[in-house]
Amino acid sequence: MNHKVLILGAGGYLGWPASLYFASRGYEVLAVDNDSKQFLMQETGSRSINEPPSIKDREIPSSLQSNLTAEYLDCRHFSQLESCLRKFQPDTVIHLAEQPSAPLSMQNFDKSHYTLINNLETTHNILWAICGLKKRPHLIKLGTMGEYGTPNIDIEEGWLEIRHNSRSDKFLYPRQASSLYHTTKIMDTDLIWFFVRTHQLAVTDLMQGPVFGCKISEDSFGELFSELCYDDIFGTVINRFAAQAARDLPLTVYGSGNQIRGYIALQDSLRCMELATENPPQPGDLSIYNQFTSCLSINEIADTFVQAGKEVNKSVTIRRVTNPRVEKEEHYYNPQNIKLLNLGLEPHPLDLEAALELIQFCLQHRSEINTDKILPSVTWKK
Ligand code: USQ
Repeated sequence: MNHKVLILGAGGYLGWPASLYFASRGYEVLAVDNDSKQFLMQETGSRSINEPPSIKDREIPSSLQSNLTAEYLDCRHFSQLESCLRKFQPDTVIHLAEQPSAPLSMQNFDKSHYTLINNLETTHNILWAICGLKKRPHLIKLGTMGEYGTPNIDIEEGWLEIRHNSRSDKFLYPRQASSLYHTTKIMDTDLIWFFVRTHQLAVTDLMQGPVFGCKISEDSFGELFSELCYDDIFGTVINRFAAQAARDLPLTVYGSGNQIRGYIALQDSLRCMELATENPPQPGDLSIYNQFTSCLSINEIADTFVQAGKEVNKSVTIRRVTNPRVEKEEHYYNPQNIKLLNLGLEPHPLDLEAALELIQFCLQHRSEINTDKILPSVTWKK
């Protein structure tokens, strides 16, 4: 295969596993990052298991060294990004180079400003850099299910047909996020849709739900475990519950626990990126996929961990924490997710076995889990 994939934001929770995954499947991968997650984690005192080093010091399995290169690059420096694209000439660009934490974006003015400027400037630079190329690559952008919010109607995959005064048209599905971070993703979508319409770019937007897990397993390198954040700023809820169970802490269910989201395992997220790579849209088209495999309430997730705990003789308990976020705690939720299944995604939803595997991983790293980093430190209301 001679397919070149440029991964922007390759140092993060999704980016590094994606770099290894694509390289192991024969793609020629250039993985770049500006180490901003490590910098932000230091600033906020956030913690993870398997904390990775700078992008340029990453260990690459010997079987992948011929087709994976990792380099420092800050996408906010337009000229550097432009010359990287000109030199590498990718067929696909995967854009993960954003500040991904909702709590961080709500912490204070500086973090909100940073998230807004960083995420929009990066996306803007990528779009301009692609426009300047003779052979324009397919852009895959990691969006989020949180862009849709929790509307009282079914959530379609990206688009909604609207009939008004006996005429009809197709529009981007209405979006109403519940954090500043999620709002930057909506703004990204607007920017991207403008460039698709105006400059005929080919773009796929993956509307992803919260991801869980950290195991990647490929024939070429066996099993690898990537970074797993468990703190209140960068940890996603399922990973946090696994760490809490391993440290005998009660599970931090925010509010009523009836908030429902669509979740996806890390291995499925990587497969979705591959399916998107294999199925590019035509120039001038924006493909949108809802990327999750099962909808669960926080209470259902907590119950799964209580059950999984029993398998390792742990009596996992639940602690109802006053919700630090402004979000609906009772709501309708019915998002569609048929398109990736139709392309061949075989889901690995959260079940007892997956929860148990995660607890066992956290148990192996029990001493690395800092129990001071569990309770929420950021509230939405100012
Ligand atoms: N929650 C708890 N207890 C916790 C942590 C979270 O009950 O200890 C609840 C939250 O209130 C929320 C739900 O769990 O209702 C999901 O929260 P999360 O922290 O797992 O995920 P979120 O902040 O929404 O963001 C994460 C990623 C983000 C991605 C998003 C997908 O950090 O980058 O875009 O998942 S989605 O939420 O579908 O937009």
